[in-house]
This record gives sequence, C-alpha cells and structure tokens, in this order.
Amino acid sequence: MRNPLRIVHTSDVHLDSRGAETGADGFRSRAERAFASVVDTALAEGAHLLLIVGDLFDNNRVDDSNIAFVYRQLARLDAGQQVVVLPGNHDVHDERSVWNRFSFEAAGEHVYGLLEHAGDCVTFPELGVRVWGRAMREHAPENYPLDGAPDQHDAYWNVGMAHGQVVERRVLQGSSPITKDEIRASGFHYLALGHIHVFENHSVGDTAAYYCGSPVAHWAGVGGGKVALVTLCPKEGLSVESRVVSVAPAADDREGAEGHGFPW
Ligand SMILES: [Mn+2]
Repeated sequence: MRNPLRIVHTSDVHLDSRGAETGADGFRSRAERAFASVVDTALAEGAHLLLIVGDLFDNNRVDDSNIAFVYRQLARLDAGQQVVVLPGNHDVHDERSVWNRFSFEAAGEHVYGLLEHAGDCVTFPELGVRVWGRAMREHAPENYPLDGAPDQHDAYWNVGMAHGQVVERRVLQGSSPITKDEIRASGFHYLALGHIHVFENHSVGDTAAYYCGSPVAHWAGVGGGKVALVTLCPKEGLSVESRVVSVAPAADDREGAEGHGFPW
C-alpha cells in the first residue's frame, strides 16, 4: 500500500568555501546560503525525503569545513525526514573522492549515500519507497547513469536518481548520457535528475523525469535558484513544482546572473 510521499529534490549546489567571505548572516558563500534554503524548504514542506542528486560539492578537494557545514544543515531536519545523496561529476566517487572523507555516521542515521558503482538501493519501508542510484566513478562517454536500474516493485514508490545529460541516443559524445529510451524503460515513478542547472522536464512514457536545477541563483540564472517539490499520491498521481529558493541580487555580476543552464 503506497501512501502519499513528498520529496524535495535538489542537485548542483557546488559547495566550495575557497575564497569565501563570511557575510552578515554567517554563510560563507551563495552556495551555502542556498543549501540552507533547501533545508528550510524541506522543513517547511514536511518532506519525507530530501534527494541530493550529485555535485553537492564543487570538487573532491573541498576542505573539511564544507563537509561539516553539510552535517550541520542536515542535522536541522525533523525526526523521520530522510536524506539520500548521490555523487555527481564534480564530486565523483573515486579514490580521491570527498565522499571517502564524508562520514555518514557523523551525518546521522537519516542520511544515506548511494556510493556503489554498480548501483544500489535504499528502501524505506515506513515510507513505502525505494530509491536507486548508481555512483559515478568517472564522468565519461562510457558512463551510463541508468545502467543496472532494477526491476521495479509494485509495493513501493520506485524512485531513481541519476546525474548526467539527457540525450536522444548514445552517440559516444558527451559524458554520462541518459537516453529517452532508458528513461522510458526504467519504470521509475519518479526519476530525479542532476547536472543541468535549470528546471527541465524529461518525462517519457510512464516515467516522470525532471532536472530540478541548481538552488544557487548564481548558477541557475535570472529565474532564481530552485528546488523541485514532488508529490506522489496514489489517488491524484504526481505533481511537480519548481520552487524558487534563492534570488540573485540585482548587483550580481552579469556572467553568473544571466545563467546558462549548462553544467560547467
Ligand atoms: Mn554535474
């Protein structure tokens, strides 16, 4: 029996404290401020799940204060709110990965990482949801984020996480491709995508698939930094709302403020 499920879906925060300054509100960067707003949104919406779909960290050399910042923010969530994180191309899960320094024990029992290169599932029986994702070792044309997606299970909401580029077909150009046919065949009720910094709908067949966009307005552009608020309901079906969580100040530099929607 599936119950209504509320998800906050984010990606591409790109935390990096290098060159940071501490503002009046105590945050060291736009990315930190935006990530705190993501947590605020999960709290205000009473989300059951917070999905972080890659590039939480800007690179694998970020210093430990960035990791500690994430622990502090995720510790603000209410009891029962669960978090699932997936590496992206900026924080790939390789030998030098930031995820080798990230302690899930320190982050709390409510924080799960999908770090297996062959793909892994975490199941939350109390929420009736199963979340699958495949950790990226290398961002390359041969990396297929949806390879090994599992058979779906009728008893659960089947949710996928994938960090990469949606394309029409595999053409061995461009890295971490996710094809429309793979999305269709995956059978996920909801596929949470990361990599593109603006909100985009790539739903195919019975699979709802969305890029949530970066929550950081500086990366996302004039429309503001956003999260996706997803509700899965047995009766009313799926709803997806793109919610602004950060706005670029008018005086922000033009390059960032105009945004480009691309992941570099
Ligand atoms: Mn990316």
